[in-house]
Amino acid sequence: MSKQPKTAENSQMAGSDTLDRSNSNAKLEQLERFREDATGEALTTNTGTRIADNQNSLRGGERGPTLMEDFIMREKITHFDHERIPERVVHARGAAAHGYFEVTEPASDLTCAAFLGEAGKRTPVFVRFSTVQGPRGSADTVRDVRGFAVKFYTEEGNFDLVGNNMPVFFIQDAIKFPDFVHAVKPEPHNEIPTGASAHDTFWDFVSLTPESAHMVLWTMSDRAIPIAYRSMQGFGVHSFRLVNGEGQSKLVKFHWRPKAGVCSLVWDEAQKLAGKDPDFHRRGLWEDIERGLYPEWELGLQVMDEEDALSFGFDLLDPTKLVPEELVPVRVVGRMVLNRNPDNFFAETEQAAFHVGHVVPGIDFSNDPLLQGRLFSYTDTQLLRLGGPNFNEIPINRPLCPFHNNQRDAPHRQQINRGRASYEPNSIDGNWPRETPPAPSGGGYSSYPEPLQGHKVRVRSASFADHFSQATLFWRSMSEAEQQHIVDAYSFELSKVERLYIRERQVKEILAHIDPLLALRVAENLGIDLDSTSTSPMEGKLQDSPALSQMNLLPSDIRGRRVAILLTPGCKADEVGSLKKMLEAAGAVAKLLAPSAAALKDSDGQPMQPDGSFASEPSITVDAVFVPGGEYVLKTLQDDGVAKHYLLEAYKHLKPVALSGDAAQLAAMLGLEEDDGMLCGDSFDPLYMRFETALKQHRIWAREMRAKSIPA
Ligand code: HDE
Repeated sequence: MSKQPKTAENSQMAGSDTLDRSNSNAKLEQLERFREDATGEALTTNTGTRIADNQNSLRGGERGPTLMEDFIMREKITHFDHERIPERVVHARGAAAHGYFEVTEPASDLTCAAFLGEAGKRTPVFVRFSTVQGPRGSADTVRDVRGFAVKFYTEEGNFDLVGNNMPVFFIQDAIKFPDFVHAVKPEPHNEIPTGASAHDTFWDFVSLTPESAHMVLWTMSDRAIPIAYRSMQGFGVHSFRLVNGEGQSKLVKFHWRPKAGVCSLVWDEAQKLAGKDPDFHRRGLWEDIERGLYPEWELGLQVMDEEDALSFGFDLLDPTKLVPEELVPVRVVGRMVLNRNPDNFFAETEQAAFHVGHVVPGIDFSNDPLLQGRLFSYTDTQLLRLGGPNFNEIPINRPLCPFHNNQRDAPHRQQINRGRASYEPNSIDGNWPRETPPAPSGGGYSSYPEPLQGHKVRVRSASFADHFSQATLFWRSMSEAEQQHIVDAYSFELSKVERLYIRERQVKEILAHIDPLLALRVAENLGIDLDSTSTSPMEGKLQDSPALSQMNLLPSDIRGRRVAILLTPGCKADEVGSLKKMLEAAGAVAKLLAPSAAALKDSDGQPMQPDGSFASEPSITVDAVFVPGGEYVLKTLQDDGVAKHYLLEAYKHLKPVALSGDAAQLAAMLGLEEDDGMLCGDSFDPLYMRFETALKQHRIWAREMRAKSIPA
């Protein structure tokens, strides 16, 4: 009987090394062999010669010149000189983690992709989050879109879902991407600003490009300043295609829904964090995983018939449009948990090469012209960044399933191919490796036989022409507080634009078509006279999509929330103890902070060691503040400017603040009016209950107007 290539099915039966739940550990171990552990090992050169002296170079005489002969020093410095690779042209700043994806509701009716086919099936993933504009060393908390790229190491090959934390994009056609990126990047003459879109070239481009109106509105919303990666939604953006075992196809949009809810920073906080803790998001992801507070998302699908591509009032191929969840609900198919930090940033996070074209049988593309262009770009960019076409052999990029073909050589080849014939057909090596018949019977990839016809033309489809009605929908779906933040963001950004005609164009040609009130409010802040507005026609269209407002996406618990507990000498030991215990039991993080990093004595006269000081862990790094009662609490804090600023700033940023016992007097002293989150009380238990309720709401929006007068 002639041999057949292994398929997922027959190789599992044969007990081969195809990845499934029972043998995924073995495959992971295979990947692990690339991980080095030098504990107990000798220091050597790259060729294995043990080194006796790593402190001094080889010299001609004690005070003489260094000798060329010093192969140890030369190798070390040469390697060092070549340590850098080009950073990503966009999405350069990022952080990543390992985890797994688990099917909760099989999607085998929609796709023959094996990793979505069986309840409980787990697939290893590597996920990288990023900002878009800034370089590798830029701050995490800038106003920007966030990348959300997931590599699934499936048994049928790698599938990369390379998405963002917003469901739409700035442009409709890939040919505009270099223009858009050149406009948003720092300006060419002085390379300013880093990590920000608040400058002339960005607003020049977008004010001349109405198709960007919807996405720019998203980037002016709170979505562009997420509080943590774990609190971001993720979107595949484009319509993709799923194909099932019968060859039937549907269009889908991919959604990641965070278990931690969707929460954001406030703008003042985001700006301050960029200076005080530029690694805020990276640190948060790392620390949560180290603490066992694993970030988690649900994977959902919006499924549409191809015949309906134009029936929603927009084109499903247009990446500047989302499909409102009120029209097509999201069907949840699985969950993703991130539970392991990388061992080495460069080897894993920096060398990870994502590509929208990394697909597996059962997943296919739509004709979205932005997606089509991306299919070219991602391999192309890795050729430069990772130095040649063997980048998929780098450990973080290698599939966990076997891979064989006749591609050979090129820089940094890892594989030692044994065969004598690197072509096909061949009779010398039995014609291996061989093609596999298409899925589902064989598992070979075959593209969906979509019928195509038409003339070769450079045109924008007329079905892509409406640039404003979904922007209007987004604006109308925002709460009052969210609308105010959008007005503030446009006003802030445009006030940084030096050329007044660009400001004016954005307000008159773009905002005025989204919503008259939005345009008027921004115009007023910029001193622009606005005589006419013409909102996009919304008759017959969805007027409001509650699923778009973050206010409707809050978590139901306080898992992962960070609470500062301000300690003072003589603070009530039992109160601090109960508070810490209760917060930690609910999955929150309790940070004990004191006027300095030194231990202080509590009410029992015992030393209490803080985790940090008020200055080293400022209020912008936590979600809420609790001041326990104590003999000297008032005296200590009222004389401590840093502590007073701590409370004022937390209050200004609309955070829950609880003042227990004597500490309550600070409220009146600092002008902090009691509300749903500004809490004072003598009795710990009820105070804690109110505090936890406020923490679930995350911010006290009703305080926003009042907080404007606080000078922090
Ligand atoms: Fe990307 N994009 N992109 N992009 N993109 C890159 O690939 C590109 C687009 C996204 O964590 C680059 O390896 C083009 C949309 C993420 O490593 C590059 C177009 C969406 C990441 C590239 C787009 C994305 C990238 C730069 C328009 C959301 C980071 C380095 C046609 C759906 C992945 C790299 C990571 C990275 C090209 C538009 C998401 C140059 C040409 C739309 C999350 O290949």
